[in-house]
Amino acid sequence: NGFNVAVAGATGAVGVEMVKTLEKRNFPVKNLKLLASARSAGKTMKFKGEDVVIEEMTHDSFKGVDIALFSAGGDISREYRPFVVESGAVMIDNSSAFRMDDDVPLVVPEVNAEDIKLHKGVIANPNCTTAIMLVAVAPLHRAKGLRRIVAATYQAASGAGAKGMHELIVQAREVLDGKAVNPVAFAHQIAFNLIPHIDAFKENGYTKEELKMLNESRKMLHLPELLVSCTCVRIPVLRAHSEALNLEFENDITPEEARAIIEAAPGVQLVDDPADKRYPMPLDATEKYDVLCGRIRQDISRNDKRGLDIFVSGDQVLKGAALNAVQIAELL
Ligand code: A2P
Ligand code: 11C
Repeated sequence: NGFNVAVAGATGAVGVEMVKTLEKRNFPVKNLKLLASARSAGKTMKFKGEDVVIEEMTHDSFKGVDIALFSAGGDISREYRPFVVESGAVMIDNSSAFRMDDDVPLVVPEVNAEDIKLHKGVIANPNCTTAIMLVAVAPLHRAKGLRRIVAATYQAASGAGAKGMHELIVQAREVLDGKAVNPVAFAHQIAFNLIPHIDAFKENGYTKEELKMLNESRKMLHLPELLVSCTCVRIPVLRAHSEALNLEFENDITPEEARAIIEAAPGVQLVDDPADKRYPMPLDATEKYDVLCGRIRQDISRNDKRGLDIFVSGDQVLKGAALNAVQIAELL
């Protein structure tokens, strides 16, 4: 009994965690197919103590597959979509290729699980920064009616995949050894620096990453009028994204109310005791399923109680990608 599951991009930063998460959460896997490029074919990865041989992904790889978890980049997702759907498998896609398509639900189970029912063969995972934000913001929205978000993000090297993490480690050593650095995964040196540039710039001066925060949040919260302005920044942290969020609501909300809402919400943990130096940090969020939320305070720039400032950290590879994809598979 169980499902035939394929992981496309199994050797990548997210793919490896998808396989681990399927195992850790005891997903009912009948047969697991690990797919990657020809470079990886023939190598093995462990699943439940067994060696599974990695296969080169081809258009025929999905015959008999029930659920295909994709994290091999948007171009590959676009190329393979028709073959996956034709084979009868449901594609859960981590790329940005189909997120804004009307026939593709964009789902974080804690935010909009019910949207999954509308799928026509493809369900999309949101951008990791959006997913981490909305796990904390959606319960506040349900209670008080969200109107506007102003955000600054602190995004880990893992957002650029295994190569991003590798570049940070190698560069940190090179800088300490006084050697020249050679940025490839990022536009500039990332070690001992930060870069306010994630994904490509658009004509209005925002990056695509920043516009994903706007467009994906509107879609998932079913709030076409939601206002979001955002600056996305890459920082020299290996894993787990953090975000400073200024939130405006329709109704008054006090920090005490917000803390009670966050404490009761699924997928998010309240870490908010500044007197005891407790607040969300990427090292503490790393390898955790839950997003951490703290620094909750009333926005003092306003003369009402409709503004709140909060800080969140979440494991970008887990809640922002692999875990969320497996949770969608569980819902299916
Ligand atoms: P491979 O390791 O064989 O190159 P990351 O996001 O960490 O960079 O990982 C990207 C993932 O996508 C890897 O598993 C990579 O496999 C896979 N991939 C890249 N190109 C292809 C391709 N043409 N066909 C199948 N998988 C691919
Ligand atoms: C980053 N958030 O940190 C990006 C990675 O739309 O899936 C994921 C991009 C996306 O670089």
